[in-house]
Amino acid sequence: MVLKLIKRKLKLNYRKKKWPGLIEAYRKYLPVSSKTPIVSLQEGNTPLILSEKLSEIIGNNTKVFLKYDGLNPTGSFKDRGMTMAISKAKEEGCEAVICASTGNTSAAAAAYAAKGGLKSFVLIPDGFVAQGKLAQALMYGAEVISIKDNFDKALEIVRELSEQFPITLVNSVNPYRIEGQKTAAFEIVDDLKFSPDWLCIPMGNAGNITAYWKGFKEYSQKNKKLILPKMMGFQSSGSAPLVENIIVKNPDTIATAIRIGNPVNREKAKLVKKESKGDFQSVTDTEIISAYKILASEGVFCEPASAASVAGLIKNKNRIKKESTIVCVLTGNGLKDPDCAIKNNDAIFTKNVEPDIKNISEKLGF
Ligand code: AN7
Repeated sequence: MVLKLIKRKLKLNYRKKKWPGLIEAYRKYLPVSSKTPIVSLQEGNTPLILSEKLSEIIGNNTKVFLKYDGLNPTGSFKDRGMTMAISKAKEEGCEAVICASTGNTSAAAAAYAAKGGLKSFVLIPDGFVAQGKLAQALMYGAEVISIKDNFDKALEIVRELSEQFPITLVNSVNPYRIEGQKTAAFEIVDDLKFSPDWLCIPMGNAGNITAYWKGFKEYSQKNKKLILPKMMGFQSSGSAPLVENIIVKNPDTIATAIRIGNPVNREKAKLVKKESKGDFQSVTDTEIISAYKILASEGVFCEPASAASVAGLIKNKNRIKKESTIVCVLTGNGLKDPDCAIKNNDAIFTKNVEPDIKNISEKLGF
């Protein structure tokens, strides 16, 4: 009886603790004041899921966790940066924002601009933005222009436009984006009560790896016992400017989110690698798809770019010390890119079947 009451009370408490969004939750670590109009869709507080399957693949009593940031309001980690960028843009009296995007930034910018009552403009590479992301930008009311070139060119153009006209740039050159995104590192430490030995993360413009590192470092100021993780950044081999230390003129990968040849945060990323004694490596599209399927086989559906973190982890299996704790960041939701999922799965899918019980039960092998 007493136990039942306690259980009921606990349950009620779960519901009572409403997550206020990441700016409210981590206000003291963020450059906001009582004057900042907070534009939030209650982003953040995403699950840290233990992957039994990946822990088993890596072996040696290693625990592999997935930071599933695809469960943010628009389905990617970009919401963390955008709640900050849009709130600050609004505070500064700006009325319109602009970004170049491989898809997720545009979805988040459009959604938060809509929530904050701002206009949004989006430049995307024609034909290389996944359907879900394009659908979002259009539905949230962005004005979308697709250009006959790649992301890098689009970014060059929006940077110039934002200098010439009264529009705020919300790509990750905007420092508020990094501020918002660093909260994912806070959440990981809050959940684990320590920081992981490795953080595996996909890299495009390298804003997110920069943000995570900033987050871990800031938390370590508060908690001196915190040992910082090695930052392991992964790119697709067809689009690996940070691994090869070059500009890739024609980046090419199935992971369109990270189809970026000239990352804007290159120097910051190099510093992260050095300070954290981490590493940057490339993974092939085949390895990305294989990781994508392993994740889905355990009920976690992420987009191909996100699976690069897991592909990278698997590639480094033999370097991992026993009893390590590893976090792989799953940056975006699998539903963002349904075409990729439909083309790359091992499911049995029989089409145009007559609706006949006998026929269907035979097909199912009964
Ligand atoms: C799912 O949306 O650059 O290294 O324009 O969508 O911080 O650039 C997306 C990047 C990883 C890479 N995973 O992050 C854009 C864009 C997903 C992404 C990245 C992106 P950064």
